[in-house]
Amino acid sequence: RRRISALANGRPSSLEIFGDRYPTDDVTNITPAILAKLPLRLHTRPAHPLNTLRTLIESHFPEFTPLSSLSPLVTPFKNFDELSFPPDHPGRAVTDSYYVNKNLMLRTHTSAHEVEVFRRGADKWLLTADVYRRDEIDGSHYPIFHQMEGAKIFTADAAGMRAVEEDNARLRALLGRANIEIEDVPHVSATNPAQATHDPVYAELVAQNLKLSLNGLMLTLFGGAGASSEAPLRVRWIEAYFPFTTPSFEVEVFFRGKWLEILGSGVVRQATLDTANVSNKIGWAFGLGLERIAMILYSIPDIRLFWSTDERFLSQFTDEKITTFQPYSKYPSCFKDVSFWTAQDIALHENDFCDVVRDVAGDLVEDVQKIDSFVHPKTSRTSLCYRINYRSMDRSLSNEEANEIQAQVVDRLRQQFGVEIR
Ligand code: FA5
Ligand code: MG
Repeated sequence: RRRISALANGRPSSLEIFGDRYPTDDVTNITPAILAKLPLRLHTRPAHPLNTLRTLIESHFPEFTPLSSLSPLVTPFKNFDELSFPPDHPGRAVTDSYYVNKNLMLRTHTSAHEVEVFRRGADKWLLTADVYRRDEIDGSHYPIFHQMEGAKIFTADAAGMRAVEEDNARLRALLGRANIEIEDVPHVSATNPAQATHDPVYAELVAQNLKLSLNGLMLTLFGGAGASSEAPLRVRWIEAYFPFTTPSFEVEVFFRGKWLEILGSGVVRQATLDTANVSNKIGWAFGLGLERIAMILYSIPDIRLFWSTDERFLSQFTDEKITTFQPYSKYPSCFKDVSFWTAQDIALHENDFCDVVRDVAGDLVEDVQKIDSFVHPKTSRTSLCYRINYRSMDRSLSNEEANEIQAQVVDRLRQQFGVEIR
């Protein structure tokens, strides 16, 4: 099946990004809606919740070098290959990631900068940035979100490991007095192994340092707001898999009755450190989602709100303080369905559909759901029906306006993907 990208029809021959022009090709799929948001950098806006959260985490790790101004444009080599992603990893697909062209993409995670930051010689650092992923549309998914990467590396010798042990003792003493309950997993196990090139004792100590460091951070972030005086903060460690770390872990926090995934982490693969010319080091890294944490701590109900320019949103926040968001009135929803036959020769991924809707409707789209899908038994054509929920966060949207947007969505689906409306 031939696959055309979201911009294939009427795609410009080049894209201008941060004042430079880049040629497009048949994998180009960055939409104007995404391009418009590249310069916004919410994590550096005064009083914005994402900025406050960034500075709060930076103050928790005062000895770490903070970085927050790296360009989102990276090569696929840097985003994937340098981090040991296999050639067939699904994250590379044009349906999942945004490409300027074959050789340039928008970073999908802050880990994309690990090699360059380690290469600069930083051994304790925090890097905050906007990251980009093609995804579904609902209250907790947005094609741009913000991650913070943290890392700490030590000299891989006896002296370095004494430094780790001292640091572990210091961190353990801090946690010893805290009201926190930790569900742990082994630092290293058969299913979550240490690296062949690592002394297993070193790997254990480093993994322990990672866990102690992040348990302390969870306490700073959630210890006050979530846990009552008797109930301890509950943190749970889970075995995970990332191509660029082993052993690897995810951290979940029990908050208002639910377990929430906060971050991914692990012992950095030696290949990453070798590429960065710091082969004599061993260490850990983590990557956390700022929106996830901010939505919990500020009680922000919809991820689109972070992008709001409405004073009723922005005026509620001040620097250095986490406060509870007071929702202003919720305006009515406007549901519109679209049913169509897909073209025989043009694949239409759900993420393509969502990008068309986002591009036309901007933040007026709240939710998209596939409500029907079937293959005609005789013609083998596929029929799809999507229900789009249009709702403004700032004002009442008229039915005429929603119809107008819906008509544009339908037009774009016809033109770009050759669908036949039913
Ligand atoms: C990563 O992105 C890894 N780079 C994390 C990492 C770094 C692992 C260093 C090991 C060492 P993941 O895709 O799970 O992993 O995302 C990490 C965090 O980002 C998640 O735990 C979550 O908090 C946040 N996140 C992921 N996807 C979304 C999304 N669509 N919307 C909002 N937040 C998200
Ligand atoms: Mg994950």
